[in-house]
Amino acid sequence: MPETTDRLPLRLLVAAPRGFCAGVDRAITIVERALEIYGRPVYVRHEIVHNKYVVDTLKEKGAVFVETVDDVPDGVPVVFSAHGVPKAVPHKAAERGLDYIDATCPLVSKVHRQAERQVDAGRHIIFIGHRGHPEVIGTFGQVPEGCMTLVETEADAEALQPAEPDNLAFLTQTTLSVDDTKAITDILQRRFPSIVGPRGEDICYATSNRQQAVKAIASSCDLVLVIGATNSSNSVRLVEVAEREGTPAKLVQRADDIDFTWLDGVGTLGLTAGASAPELLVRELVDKLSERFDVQEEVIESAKERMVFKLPRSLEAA
Ligand code: 0CN
Ligand code: SF4
Repeated sequence: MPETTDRLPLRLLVAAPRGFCAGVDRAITIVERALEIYGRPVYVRHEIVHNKYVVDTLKEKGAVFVETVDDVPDGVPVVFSAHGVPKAVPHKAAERGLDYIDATCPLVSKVHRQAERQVDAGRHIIFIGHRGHPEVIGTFGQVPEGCMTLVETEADAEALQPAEPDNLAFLTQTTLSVDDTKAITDILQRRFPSIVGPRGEDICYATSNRQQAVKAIASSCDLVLVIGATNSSNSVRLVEVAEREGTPAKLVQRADDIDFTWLDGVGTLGLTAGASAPELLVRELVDKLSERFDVQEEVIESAKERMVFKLPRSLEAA
């Protein structure tokens, strides 16, 4: 006899890749290793990655989160978050004699080095990113003031009036929308044909793969749920990508955020997670859905990821 159920069927398309990227994995491991080596407390400047569950779990293990190095007591080690910091931050930590460990994602550090290189070559940098995001603040802080101009939108790119239009470079934040960024770089290249830039842009592999993966499921879904935080740039972009495919999408931090009225009339639900959201929260959400629905889960994989980043040498040796 087939098993009977009074729960409504729900087809669940789970995007892959989703969730943790190599930079997030490395940043969290750095805090854990620092706690093992130094003992508690280890201070962390800014949320190590933009996820409350990750931050709360590390707090339980002895991490203390602050927004500036000024809030780190003397003699205590401090970790800088995955998003990167302005140069002034390690300088200040060194001045105070603090042990610091930099958990900046290597792909963000790569943009930092490019920024320095372009300024050394005498070019003015047009930086595509979101004002106020810690990665943008960190990248601006790699070069002297006035060497970089922020562009957030196509309209900004059209309105730019640089002093030396033939002496420009562009760089981007790593977690932007691939499509929006292409539209902006197209404008820059049309208006300033000699502008120097990375091949494509600096959007990281994880950001573009997750956008591609949600695109692959969105048009088959009645609703897409994205697990991620409201301050997580890459997660918010996933909601936008689904919406642009014409499918409503919601950002949720955890299973408890779900309002089941959202699922009225939904036959196929899409699910993905931003680069800072642990897989455990995906499983928690599927379990919650299974309380109400007869969930038929399918994973739709649009790329394979094998990226792993080395830990800083100081931690690897320890
Ligand atoms: O959510 P995150 O902590 O950061 P953003 O997407 O807001 O940049 O994910 C890790 C990404 C990095 C750096
Ligand atoms: Fe690095 Fe990209 Fe992950 Fe950010 S989202 S930590 S840039 S791999």
